[in-house]
Amino acid sequence: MATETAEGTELPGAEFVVVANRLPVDLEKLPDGTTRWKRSPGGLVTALEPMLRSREGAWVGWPGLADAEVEPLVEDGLQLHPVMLTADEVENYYEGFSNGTLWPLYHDVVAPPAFHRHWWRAYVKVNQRFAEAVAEVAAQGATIWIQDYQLQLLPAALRELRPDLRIGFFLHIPFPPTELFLQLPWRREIVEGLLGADLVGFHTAGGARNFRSLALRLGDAQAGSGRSEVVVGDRKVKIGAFPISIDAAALDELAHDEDVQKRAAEIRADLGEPRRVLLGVDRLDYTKGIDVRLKAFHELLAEGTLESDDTVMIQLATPSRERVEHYQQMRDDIELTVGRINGEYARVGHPAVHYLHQALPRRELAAFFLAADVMLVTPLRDGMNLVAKEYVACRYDLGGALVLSEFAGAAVEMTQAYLVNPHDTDGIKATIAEAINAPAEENRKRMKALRRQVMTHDVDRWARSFLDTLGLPAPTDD
Ligand code: GDG
Repeated sequence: MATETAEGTELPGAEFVVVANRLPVDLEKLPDGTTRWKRSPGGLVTALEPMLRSREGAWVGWPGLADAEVEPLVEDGLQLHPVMLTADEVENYYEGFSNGTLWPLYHDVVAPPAFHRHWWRAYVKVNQRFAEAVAEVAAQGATIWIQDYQLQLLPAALRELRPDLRIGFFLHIPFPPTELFLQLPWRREIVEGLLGADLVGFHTAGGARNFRSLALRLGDAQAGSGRSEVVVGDRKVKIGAFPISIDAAALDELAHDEDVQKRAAEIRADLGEPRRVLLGVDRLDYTKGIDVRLKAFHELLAEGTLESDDTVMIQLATPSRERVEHYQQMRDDIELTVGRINGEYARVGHPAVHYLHQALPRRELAAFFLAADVMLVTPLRDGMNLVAKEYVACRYDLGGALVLSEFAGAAVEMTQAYLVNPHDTDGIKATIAEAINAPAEENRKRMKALRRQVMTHDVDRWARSFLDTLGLPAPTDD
């Protein structure tokens, strides 16, 4: 239960270990063949860093580069333990089973999931490797928090190796209804994998309910004393909803920054000072309903409800999973639609849709949020959707309006948004028009209510609530 760094320092067993497919740092290959570490700050790291540091914590994950065997390292007091994946494993475990099978299956099969036995075998093997890595790193009786769909076999595999550990699992994507989950040839193994945890957490009560009924049907679980637990042998497994959130105060502060505000004004000026700016911000993913909002915008222009002279749409689409087949097809479809809309409604120097397939710096994103009158978040299915919360956190001016899909986990909390059914094109069109034309006072009232929710339910509160339920003792002050 102790490991060594490249410098030969022996690391103590960690009392609190976060396990995720990726480490919070990326290993990059330089043109001369050497490698270097690059920080990749995400919401999860920000939320968990204080807890990890105050407890001599460790993070176990893949460093993002295939075939790289690297030693553990300590960064600002946080132990980072890389798990090696071969190029074949990246293809079969990550791109294949995780993103070609589980991702579409768990998102209501909005794209057909592929079931391949060699993908499954790689998933089993990699989960086992993660279990061995965590078993090495964790101190006696440590608390382990496993993240997301790539590691659903890990709770049981780890319990097998280390029954002394307290194990929590959180799923960041939806947990599907029974009828869909039952398509999976390895459905029993996945349920039993998850039941190895002491606490299994989801974004919504619906996800928790779906899992509980499957656990009772497929796993060795019996009903417990309430709806938020099941019993497996002599163990209780708690099941609960823990809606994730963002570092709301940090975004609110960023939006107050004068340079960010100047940049927002500059964006509107660059667009030609249109009366209305509509905005979408997503990873380029077929679950996000980018096509849905483009279609609605196209029809609104065609009918003359909106005029491209005074209304523009911006779609920021971050490159994502570019080697997975569904993603290549979807990118082509979206880019074709953008081209069509602009072909019909743009003027020279004035596109109707501004489309950027790029990752932007966080500050730039905040400026776009401030510049947008209507934010379009229209996923066909989404575990939570942090973009909706980020938009609201930036709008301290109570400006702007949020159009939000009922099928995003965020809709459960953000009831004052303009809620839409992403399958109902006429409904979306009517709601976009309503949001655009609503009296400013109506939109301010909605935004105020949304901010009351988002600013008080931040990511820190999410992590605390999960770890309290798991029973992680509070850190000592010394
Ligand atoms: C999964 C679940 C769940 C996007 N473009 C840029 C950029 N982003 C940031 C956003 C936001 C994050 O990426 C995306 O988070 P989402 O929640 O919207 O979606 P997923 O990536 O699908 O996340 C989701 C989440 O896990 C957490 O549990 O909410 O349902 O699918 O933070 O701002 N950030 C920067 N440049 C970009 O161009 N800097």
